[in-house]
Amino acid sequence: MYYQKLKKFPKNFLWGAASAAYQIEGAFDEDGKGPSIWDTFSKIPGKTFNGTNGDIAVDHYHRYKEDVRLMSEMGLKAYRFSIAWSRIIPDGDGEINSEGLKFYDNLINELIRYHIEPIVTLYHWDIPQALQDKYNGWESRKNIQAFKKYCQTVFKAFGDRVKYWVTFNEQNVFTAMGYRWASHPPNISDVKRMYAANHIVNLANAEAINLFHQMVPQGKIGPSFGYGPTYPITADPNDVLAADNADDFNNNWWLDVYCRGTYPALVMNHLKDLGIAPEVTLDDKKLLKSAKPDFLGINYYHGGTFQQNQIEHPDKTSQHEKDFSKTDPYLMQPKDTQAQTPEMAMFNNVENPYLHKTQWGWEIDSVGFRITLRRVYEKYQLPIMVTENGLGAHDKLEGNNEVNDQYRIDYLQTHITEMQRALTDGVDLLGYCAWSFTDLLSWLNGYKKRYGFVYVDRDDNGPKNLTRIPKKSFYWYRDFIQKNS
Ligand code: BGP
Repeated sequence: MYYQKLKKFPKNFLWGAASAAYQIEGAFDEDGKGPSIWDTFSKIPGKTFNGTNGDIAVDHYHRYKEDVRLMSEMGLKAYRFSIAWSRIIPDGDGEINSEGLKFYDNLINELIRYHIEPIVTLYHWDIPQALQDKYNGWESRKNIQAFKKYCQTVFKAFGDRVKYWVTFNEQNVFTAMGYRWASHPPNISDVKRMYAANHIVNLANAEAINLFHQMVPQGKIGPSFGYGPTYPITADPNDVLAADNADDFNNNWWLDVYCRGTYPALVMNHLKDLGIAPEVTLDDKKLLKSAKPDFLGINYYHGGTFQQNQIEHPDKTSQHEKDFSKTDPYLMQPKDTQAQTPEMAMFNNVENPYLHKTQWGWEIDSVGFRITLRRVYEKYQLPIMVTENGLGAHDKLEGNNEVNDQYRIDYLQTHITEMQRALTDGVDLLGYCAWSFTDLLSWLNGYKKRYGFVYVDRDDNGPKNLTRIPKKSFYWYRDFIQKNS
């Protein structure tokens, strides 16, 4: 290891934490809120861990004041949260629900009162169920108009106080889980439809960015992408090529569109050959080119390691079917992986022998975080906001009401150090939002996979008393923010 004098984090660096509406709010049918696709999906037997759902979640809707007070005690400079579209416009594109607006208005004011910068995500996976029913959700261009109406409503309501906005959270994850693996709503398993829906989301993203720039010229907006750096398993050029292919399919397919307004040729040509490419009109191309994000949100958990695929025709052997199943970093046990990944024969996802894993089998790779930030910044030259990074673990509440999550501190510490190295390397960084502030619902893993700085006394069987208990990591992050190092 060479010695490197680390650059200090800027004074105005946004040290934050993050959440998403469905995972924390609860109050799923209160004050005029309409159902979202997650309200519906989580009730389908067998879809989530032990049938856990966000009906009550951690009851942030009723306890937001207590939560913001805790944020202030921790010294948070920023808090990233998402707005539930179905609170604002319960049926997606009809009447506006003033009570829904009021909740976020209060939350934003409370944050500002404590000098915490709100970072608002427009879409963290919870489209109103009515739009899914009426238009087939993201498979229809009509949905873009509905999204624009929702965006216009919240930009108008909060654009005077909220400077940082995230358009879509992890488009790569929600399209794959929702349309390839049927493990998220809308519970579909059809790659052609997945690519079509993904294109519509790209158009909605571009429309939202352009609208924002008209309505809130002093603000900043960008998507949050779930990025995983790709590594070749060996120096064999064929493995290097496989890792490059994976990079194109898993990262550039989205990032090139966001930042350059074009799809990478390799992936597009391959999809066309297979007859599963999205339909892209001339007007679409113009729209995608016209929208420029002000920053890129990066969610970082882990990357992937790749080797050349040994088989010419992916439909020949079953041995590799297992390997294909690993091409999606957030995958849950797909059944027929072959049919679901026809386009992914150009790389084979394998285990990285150098990395340890979390209790849920996610690779822990802090150096990959530095690699991520450098690769993304060098390629796209946009400021980066880290919008998620954190460790899911089984935390234990001790008898004395303490949670000794030293492993989380170690995880965050090593990742933040690598981020500081990336800063020293020259990456333009706006902030870092750890996932998550309080414990919350893990989409498919219930309440026992905990990420928070604040323990919430509830489990998979019920809400218990929902008491908030700061963990050891809470005090560690507080001291860290105070010293800014
Ligand atoms: C990201 C999502 C978050 C969060 C996190 C942890 O993909 O944006 O909403 O859930 O992953 O994931 P999990 O809860 O599956 O461990």
